[in-house]
Amino acid sequence: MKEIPLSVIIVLHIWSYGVKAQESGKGCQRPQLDNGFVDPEQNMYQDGMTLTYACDKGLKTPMEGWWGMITCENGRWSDTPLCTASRSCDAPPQVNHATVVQQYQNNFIDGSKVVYKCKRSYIMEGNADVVCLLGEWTSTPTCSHEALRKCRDNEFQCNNRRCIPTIWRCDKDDDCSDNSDEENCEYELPCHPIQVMKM
Ligand SMILES: [Ca+2]
Repeated sequence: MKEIPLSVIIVLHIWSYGVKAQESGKGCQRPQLDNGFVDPEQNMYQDGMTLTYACDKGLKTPMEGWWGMITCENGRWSDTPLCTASRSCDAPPQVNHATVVQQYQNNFIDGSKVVYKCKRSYIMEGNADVVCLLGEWTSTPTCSHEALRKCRDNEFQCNNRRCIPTIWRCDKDDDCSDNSDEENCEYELPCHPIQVMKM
């Protein structure tokens, strides 16, 4: 019986080692990551190994926290590590004489909505709903005291601060409830009376 050459034994040995390695799954190469760093820093990672990564300042992983985690699953990473501009918002801006209906939070995810409410005796101008869009809150409303509220361009301000449509002024009807809309009027002779519909 001829002896098996040593080189064949070595080849067989390497082959059986390779089969064993394949059974436990393929390892993963260091993933491509721009603007961030991985931990631990290696060229190859064993199957089942979890890699932690973090992003450079001002950037964020797609996960909730500041650290991202991916796992080597038989030669493939469970996710692509990514560092992008932060899309979440800080606490919504403060508005004078207003409160935010939602509970206070430090961080709001993209698309979050908060609702502002003016304090008593204050009137809101603008939209009560404010939304976090790509890291920025949409414009906030303002709350002004009802006594200081400015009337719109097409409105008349009564002495009692009420606002009425300008066309109701000098129509011989007390719309302000203090008759200020009928003061200093030069009434024309009623040749062609104009009827104004009031809602
Ligand atoms: Ca009037």
